[in-house]
Amino acid sequence: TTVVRREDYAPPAYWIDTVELTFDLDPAKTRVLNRMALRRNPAVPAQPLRLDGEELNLARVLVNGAGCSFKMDGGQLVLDNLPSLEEHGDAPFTLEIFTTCAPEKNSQLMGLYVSQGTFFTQCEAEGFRRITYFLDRPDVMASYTVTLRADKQRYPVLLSNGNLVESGELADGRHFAKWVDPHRKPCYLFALVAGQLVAREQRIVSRGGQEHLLQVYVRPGDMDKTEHAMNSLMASVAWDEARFGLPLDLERFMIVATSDFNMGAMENKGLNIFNTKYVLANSATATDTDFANIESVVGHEYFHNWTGNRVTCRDWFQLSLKEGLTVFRDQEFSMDLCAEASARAVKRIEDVRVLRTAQFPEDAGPMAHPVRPDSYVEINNFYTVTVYEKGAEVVRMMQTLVGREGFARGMKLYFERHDGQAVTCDHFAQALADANPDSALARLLEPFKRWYSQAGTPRVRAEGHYDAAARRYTLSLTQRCAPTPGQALKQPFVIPVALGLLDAEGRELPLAPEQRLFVLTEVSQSLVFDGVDSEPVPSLLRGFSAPVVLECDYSDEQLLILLANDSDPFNRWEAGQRLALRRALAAIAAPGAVDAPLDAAFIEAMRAVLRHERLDAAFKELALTLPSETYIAEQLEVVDPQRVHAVREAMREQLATALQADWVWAYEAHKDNGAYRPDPLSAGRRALAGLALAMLCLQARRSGDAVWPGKAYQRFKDAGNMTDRFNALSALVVADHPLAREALTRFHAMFRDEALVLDKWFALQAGAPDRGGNVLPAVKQLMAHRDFNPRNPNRARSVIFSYCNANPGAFHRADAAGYVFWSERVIEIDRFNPQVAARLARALDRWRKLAEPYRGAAREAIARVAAQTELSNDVREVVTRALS
Ligand code: HT7
Ligand code: ZN
Repeated sequence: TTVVRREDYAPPAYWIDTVELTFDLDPAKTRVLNRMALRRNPAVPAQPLRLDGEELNLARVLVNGAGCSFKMDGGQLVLDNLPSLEEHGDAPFTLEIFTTCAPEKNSQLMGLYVSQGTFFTQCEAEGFRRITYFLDRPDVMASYTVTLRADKQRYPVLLSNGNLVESGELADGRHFAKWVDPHRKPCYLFALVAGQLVAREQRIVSRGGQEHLLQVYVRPGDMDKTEHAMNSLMASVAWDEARFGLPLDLERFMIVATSDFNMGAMENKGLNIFNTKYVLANSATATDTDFANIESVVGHEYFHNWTGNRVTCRDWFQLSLKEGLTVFRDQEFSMDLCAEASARAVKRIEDVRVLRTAQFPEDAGPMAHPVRPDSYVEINNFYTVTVYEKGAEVVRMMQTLVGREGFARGMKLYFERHDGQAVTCDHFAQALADANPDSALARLLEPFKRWYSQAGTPRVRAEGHYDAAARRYTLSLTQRCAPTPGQALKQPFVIPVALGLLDAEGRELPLAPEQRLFVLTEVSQSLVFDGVDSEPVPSLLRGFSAPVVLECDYSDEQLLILLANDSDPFNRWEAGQRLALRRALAAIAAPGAVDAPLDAAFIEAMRAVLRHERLDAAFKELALTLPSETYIAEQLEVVDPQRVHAVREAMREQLATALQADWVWAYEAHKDNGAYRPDPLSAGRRALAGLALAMLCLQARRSGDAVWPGKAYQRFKDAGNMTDRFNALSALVVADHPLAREALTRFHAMFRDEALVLDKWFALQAGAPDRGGNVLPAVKQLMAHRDFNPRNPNRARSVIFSYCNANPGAFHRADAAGYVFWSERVIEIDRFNPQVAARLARALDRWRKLAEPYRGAAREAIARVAAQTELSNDVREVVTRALS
């Protein structure tokens, strides 16, 4: 295996100016003619041209129209007697390469592949080399002309990047389409699609008066599920113009949906390709979460058009340059679409929850890496929550340090300087600092950039001291960060701490604007507040102003004050989570069987939140949801997953029982919402009604009462939308009620032809709470179901990932059967789709934290995978790091 290092970056030895690609599309054997105009890069010593290629059959190579000699070296095509290698020979030259490939055999879904009879491509990060020999690196940008030829009946729609300039008939029932992309681009943004598709179309006029055609292409039966994606796309175009002055730079912008896709979506220039999961929705088939995800993924890919495509990455170590920034942009987009401030806060809480349950564990585990990694074996393994979500937090902190207007100024300067270029994270940070010379970011730029270079989650310890005589409150903040693989010592991070102080009645103390944001730059610093009449309660890290763990020895009373009064909704939610976590940790540590972990004070506080007159439903649902098992486990040195599961379940049951009357009220008060609209307010009401119903069914399980399961079943049958229907089904399944079987059978029959709904059906069962070890046998049965297909990533994820990655109580079995199952699946999937297998392989990242017998068994399972001789680089890198 070869390790690629950031410090080894060297500019390319050749530039490719133009590319003319001609495809004769055939599932079994597609012929590709690649005609390029190249020139030597004079800034680099003369050397042979080495082109990347993978799984290609090479037919012919011509230089300036004549045959030439070449060598193959480790998959690369090497040309070492080019005219430009002769003395003074740096004139441009043409290179023509004829290859063939077999799209129908491409099970990795990288390069050119066939999904349900339609051709698709996926080129990021290094898939273009599976289409033709090329300089497959993002800093080589070229102008593309693409001609597609195919059988007209089977492939009536032929799409590629840019503008359609010509189309027509060919002999033998074939036809062609010729596309010219007016923008230079790296090859990872190339795309083609060919098949039987229909499009929802929308013409729009941008602020500058330009006309554009927006299209959402889907299979013919899916047209009735495209309205929301189109609305999201129109909103994205409008938002990027309004907030950042960034217009759509194409006459035509296309989205195409495919049901076989390794990730969520791909931002190919003018031709975004999407997993169907992030396009198709109507009220009968998609939940509120699906609607929200579609909005943010459509936004995300569209925003890449500037942050990623117009300005791209110099090399793949800079991935967060486009991904962190674009996640930040899609988060802001979703927040700006919220009509109410409370809905913005809910979105922020949801985003932080993802960060803390997925990225914090990554940052503490064997795959920990900086936002800008220093090395990789397989770049596909670095499309991570660290690069994406932590990267977005880094951008958010920059916005906090320069202000919202300052950030917009910085973006403007970034595009003025770098439009059309392939650059690094340093260029971005520099533009933001230069546009805001008097800001804290400009003053602290070098230490701030440690967020890019140092892995690990900093811990900030806060200690308050009140001096009544002096009416002075002193807050001392101390930071530390544990070692991560390859980084033993960390230098201090620059940590913006947004804060406020509350008095004992929960009233906000007046603070000057500069007191409301403290920037921690040293290991230890103190803040002093004068004229404070009584000991305040500090509200720290408001809005989660930095991706750190905040340690503060709050008393329960202080947390209850914050939960009841904090003007910062994030910290209000956080106070409730801290109270719950404290109780979970105490019950886990207590000897003996798990017994009623919750006390009256906590239950009353939760009741007060649930019954609150002004808090909105979405916030209540978040506040009444206990920290996840994964999040709880992260707080422990040694994890007994069964104990964590038992404690959390006991807490849930206690909340279900103690608040029974309140849940009844919550359900009745929120269950009717009129005609379905996926707006945050009504989605929040549905979420709270769903939680209430789940709690009522859980309580019924204990009491033997049949009323609520009956009501849930009725609601399941009568529901007017998928959110309510699925919540009712889930309430029955989670409570393991006998009616769940009937409901599942009915649900399958209703949606047998809706692949995305069947994914939910599979996922719900594979993610159900374990009762005496019943989930693993159920998962094995699901894998034998006629609708199961491990080669379809969505389906594999819905069964295997839902069990291994999202159901710790069922997966971590004392008999190790869950781990054996995991190792078998990783090995099996790796044979046809290494990327999906490597993601599954991450399920045991945190094995070292496990108590025995889990730890030893998990290690053995990982070692069993590592012992395979025929493993992909993807999986090999993950298991090697896990064991090191
Ligand atoms: N930029 C896109 C990355 C992506 C991808 C990477 C590896 C393999 C398959 C892939 N599909 C999409 C996704 C995004 O961040 O927008
Ligand atoms: Zn992205």
